[in-house]
Amino acid sequence: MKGDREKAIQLAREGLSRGADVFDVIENGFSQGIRRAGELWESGEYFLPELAFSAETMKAALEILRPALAARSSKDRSKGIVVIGTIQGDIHDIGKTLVATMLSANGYRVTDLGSDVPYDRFVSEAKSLDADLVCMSALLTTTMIGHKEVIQRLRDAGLRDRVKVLVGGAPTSGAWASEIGADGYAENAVEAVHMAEALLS
Ligand code: B1M
Repeated sequence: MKGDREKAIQLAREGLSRGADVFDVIENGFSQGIRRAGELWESGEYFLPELAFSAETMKAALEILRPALAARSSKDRSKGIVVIGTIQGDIHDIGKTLVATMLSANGYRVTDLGSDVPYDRFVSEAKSLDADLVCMSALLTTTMIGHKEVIQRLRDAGLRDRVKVLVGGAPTSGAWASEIGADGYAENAVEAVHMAEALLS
């Protein structure tokens, strides 16, 4: 929360060496801190650079934790082809990267397009990779509308019947997924794996 990178790295290492569940460390440890930093920013106690420090700190901790997250699941890469990214106009990538890591760790072949991904790039990558699942993240109420736009463009490209669409990110919900014609919504990275399994089985 305070952007203390060294301390965060030390805590991440300590969690691993004590044998803690790595997802628990992320969700109930680091994620709580970054969300609290967001609240402090919202209430005017933090300025944007402080929030950015906290985000960089969380990313540094995730670099330590990611190999353990990836190692805890199946090595079979045949469950399906996934294209994932954070929607155009939105640079929040921490949650999306967690979802990508968990899907990859659970046997999906994942292409992570990063953040601020143009609508048409989701479509062109889904097409060229012959994807089974397009995953879109959004953290802003102003960018989540882009999910709907991509679904329309998948339809226009004649791909909608061949590809499932999963959405997620703090402002989204199951109701949002239904409203825009997505196939599913997941609240966190573990649920995203369950949803992918349900949609592609
Ligand atoms: Co931003 N930001 N931010 N921010 N930021 C929020 C989202 C905000 C809620 C903060 C607040 O007001 N309390 C607010 C949005 C308000 C709104 O839209 N209603 C906000 C704002 C306003 C902004 C800016 C506009 C600020 C400004 O410039 N004035 C700006 C926008 C920039 C842009 O994108 N164009 C901005 C910038 C930033 C930073 C760069 C400083 C930094 C991002 C750094 C980065 O990601 N590289 C940042 C951060 C860190 C946050 C908060 C504090 C934390 C986000 C995060 O990483 N959480 C956030 C507050 C919050 O979310 N409470 C906030 C931890 C992460 C593990 O959780 O991302 O929720 P999360 O992901 C979860 C689930 O949501 C889910 O699984 C993940 C793991 O469990 N999930 C999926 C996510 N994607 C999924 C996809 C799926 C399934 C599940 O399937 C496809």
